[in-house]
Amino acid sequence: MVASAAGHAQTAPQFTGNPPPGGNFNTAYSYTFTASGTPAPTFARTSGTLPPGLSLSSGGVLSGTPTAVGSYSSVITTSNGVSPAATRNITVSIQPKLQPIFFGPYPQVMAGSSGFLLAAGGTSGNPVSLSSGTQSVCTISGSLVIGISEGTCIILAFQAGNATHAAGTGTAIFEVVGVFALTDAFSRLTHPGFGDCDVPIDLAVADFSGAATVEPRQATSGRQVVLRFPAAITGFGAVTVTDVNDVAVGSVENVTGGGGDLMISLADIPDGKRVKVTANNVSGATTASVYLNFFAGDTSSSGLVSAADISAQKIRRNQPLSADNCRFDVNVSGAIDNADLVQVRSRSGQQLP
Ligand SMILES: [Ca+2]
Repeated sequence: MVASAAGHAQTAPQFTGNPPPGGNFNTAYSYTFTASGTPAPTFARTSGTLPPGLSLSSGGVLSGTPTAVGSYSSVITTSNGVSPAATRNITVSIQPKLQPIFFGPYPQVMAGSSGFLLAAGGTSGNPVSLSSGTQSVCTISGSLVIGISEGTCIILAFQAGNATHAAGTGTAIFEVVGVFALTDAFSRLTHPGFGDCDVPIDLAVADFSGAATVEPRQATSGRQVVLRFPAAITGFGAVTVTDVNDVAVGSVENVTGGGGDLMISLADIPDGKRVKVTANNVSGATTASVYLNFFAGDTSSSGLVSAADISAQKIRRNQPLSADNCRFDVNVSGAIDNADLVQVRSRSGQQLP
């Protein structure tokens, strides 16, 4: 201790605190040297090499972004004009940059369906590859997870490293749930000025009984049957429309999958026909069938065009089309009007064959 002219006690510097930690390539680094002593000491590198990209301030802050991987040794001296100055030998090791892998939202995947799992890795530019750790539950093709069976799906992510980047890994764990079964079905026609009008098909009817849903609208074209599944459809096989004798009815013009909906366009379905619509091999796992009766004017779905149908038609005459009443536009003109009533009346007493 030395007494200054001003009378303040002066002490030589001494390092305090732990030595600096290691860092990572291209990753911000900051460490502050501390030392005791009066007056406040300053810091300098007096020999050796600091990691490229890092610099030391006189206040003791070693900071920057390392631009090279390696181990760098140097001598740091702290001084405040009071002898002796203190030195510390340091070695700062710069490791490759870490490449954590982040996943997007986990997909809702059911057995027989699929969904995308997005994964973003580090800055090496190397691709992130995904693989399944549970092949019996899920497989993966690129970023598309394919549900195989109900259970816990484990997806492993890997990104290779290089001279400046460490290899990255990640794990996504989620459930593949349920079975790929029909959740809804509709008989759909598009009405002018209104749009799609869907008559829900009763899925509980699994035979050609009269209890099946009746499609009461007359149409020579534009008929669709929509089969709805709980997750995106990955593919489908043949679609058939058959009668009670297993004979094909009309023709299947077109089948498209959009999300969970399989949209089946039908042509030349005769009136007064009970049919079974079957979609085979949906998403490689499911065959789904619905039963539907085409019988114009039978808006009550009773199998008979009765006085009740006529009065129900009268009540709705001139109502604007809505989801609730659009099936009463039996001639698909875009309006529920006298023409529809005339049509229903003309069929009074007819029974579904
Ligand atoms: Ca009409």
